[in-house]
Amino acid sequence: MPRPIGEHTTPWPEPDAARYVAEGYWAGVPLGHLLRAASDRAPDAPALADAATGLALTHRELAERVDATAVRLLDRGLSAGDRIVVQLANGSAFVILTLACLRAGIVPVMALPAHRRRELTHLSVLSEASAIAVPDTLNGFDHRGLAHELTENVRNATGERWQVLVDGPGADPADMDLRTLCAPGDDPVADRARLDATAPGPRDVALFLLSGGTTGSPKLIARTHDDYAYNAVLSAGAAGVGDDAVYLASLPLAHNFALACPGLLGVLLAGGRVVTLPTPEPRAAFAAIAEHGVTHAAAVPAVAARWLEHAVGAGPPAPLRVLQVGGARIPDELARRVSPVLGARLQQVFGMAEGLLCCTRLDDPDDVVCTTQGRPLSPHDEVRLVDGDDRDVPDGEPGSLLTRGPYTPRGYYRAPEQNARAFTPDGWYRSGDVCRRTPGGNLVVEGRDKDMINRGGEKISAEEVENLVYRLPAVRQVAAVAMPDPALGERVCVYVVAQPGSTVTLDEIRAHMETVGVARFTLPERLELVDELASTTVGKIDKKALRADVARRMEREHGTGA
Ligand code: OOB
Repeated sequence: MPRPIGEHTTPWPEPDAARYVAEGYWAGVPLGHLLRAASDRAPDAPALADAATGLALTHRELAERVDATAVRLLDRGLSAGDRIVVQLANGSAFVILTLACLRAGIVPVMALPAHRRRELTHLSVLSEASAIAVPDTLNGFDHRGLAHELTENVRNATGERWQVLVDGPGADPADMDLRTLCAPGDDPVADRARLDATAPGPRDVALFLLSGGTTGSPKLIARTHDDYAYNAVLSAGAAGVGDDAVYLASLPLAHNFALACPGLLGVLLAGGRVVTLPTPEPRAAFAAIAEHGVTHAAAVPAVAARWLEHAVGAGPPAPLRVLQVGGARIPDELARRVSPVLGARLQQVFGMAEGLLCCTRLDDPDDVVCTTQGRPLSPHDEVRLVDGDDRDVPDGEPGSLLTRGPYTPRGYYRAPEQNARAFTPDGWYRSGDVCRRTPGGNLVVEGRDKDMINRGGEKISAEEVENLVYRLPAVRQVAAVAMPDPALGERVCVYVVAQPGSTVTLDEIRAHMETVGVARFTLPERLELVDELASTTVGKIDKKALRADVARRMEREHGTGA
């Protein structure tokens, strides 16, 4: 039985949906069709270059491979509405498989290459996935082995069949080999006709993005074809992406930023070309920019800082016209160096997988570009900045950002309790970001009131870290907080009160978390053993005081605390 695609999601209320259609925000066409139409407009133009393997495809070749892959997935027993956890490095297999899913109505769940047993089990079980796509090995880690280890847990939890799709030479006969799956087909005309006839509906779920970590485990964000296409097309317009754009995808493609802001989808929809690279490491990135004539790239501030450093010796990456920076607040001083040192226009992007995208515009004055995170993309985005009682704060005052709009879904997937906290009854998403609005209408992100640590753009849930540390018998109380870091912005520090007569070390905590199997970026990098944790007047742990405390301690140690 095909699974109802919109089950456990919160649709936009019909009057809003009708307005989004009437005003042309929602095209009413599934992403797979839009991508095929874009490729028909310039079939012989280059569409994809995989910098790691050298594979290069035109728009027609890419579209035909995507169709062939979609047909093979259907022929091997997957159906529209089924989910595939996609955990692949940036490269052609990621691109072809993800687009094939969109074309066939199969829903990719965008896992990160860094995820390990705990996250992957959670995502697979929550999404009731039928399959997982993994590299054979990546950076020395045996992803294929882990995918097989998951099999029993996932089958027990969901009763689903479970297939492992492997990119690389290690696929055993029971696995699907992604290289075969993504190879050219024999009959592109027949493939196309079949897929055109069975396309998903525009309001169906297109894909699941992962939430940026405020609750214990990541939540799934169901993005529809209509809303995500709008997200991508609008971002392409604001970034000046047209059919002459060459976009470097070197941040993980599973992130909303690199996938659709404008990222892979926005660039292909505009008829441009995407160059994939598995790492944003400056030497490799600069080489790819020069070789492929890259005009647009996206970076988190930590990556932008390394590119700036590299350019001082290596010179600017000449073809680059626009560098988007987002995922975390870029310090104003760093922002001011982007244009003179890299020779590219800076675009600040303040976005979230939950929807709302704010950005500076390419023709904004330098001061706006370098000191603000921009303004909403859509005329229909609604933004409120509120105080602790949800009352609007006056312009210029910091307030907690609430938002609604045509590409901001109204709830997480299958998460009624979290939805009650993260969304107001009338559908506003509580982003947890504390912002101020400038007189020109731009937003400045001043901080946050959510319990998350932003490590160079990777979001870590403090609650998840604490849950894992609490499993150690020697730990009586723990609080995970952000500590300042000059390279990454923030890293994880844990404050621990040990049981009487016991003690615990950072190594033990990290080893324990690695045994459980979590992404390495979530491991704490500093431990403060204390006798008690500061608490607020209502008896909650005072994380603000702890953040200030660790910053002070670091300043004393290295003079680098701020
Ligand atoms: C992007 O998406 P997520 O879902 O990984 O994280 C969203 C959160 C925001 O709520 C905010 O706390 C933070 O990341 N953030 C920024 C920021 N961009 C994101 N904080 C300050 N300044 C910025 N420029 O991170 C994301 C999604 C789409 C495009 C760009 C980033």
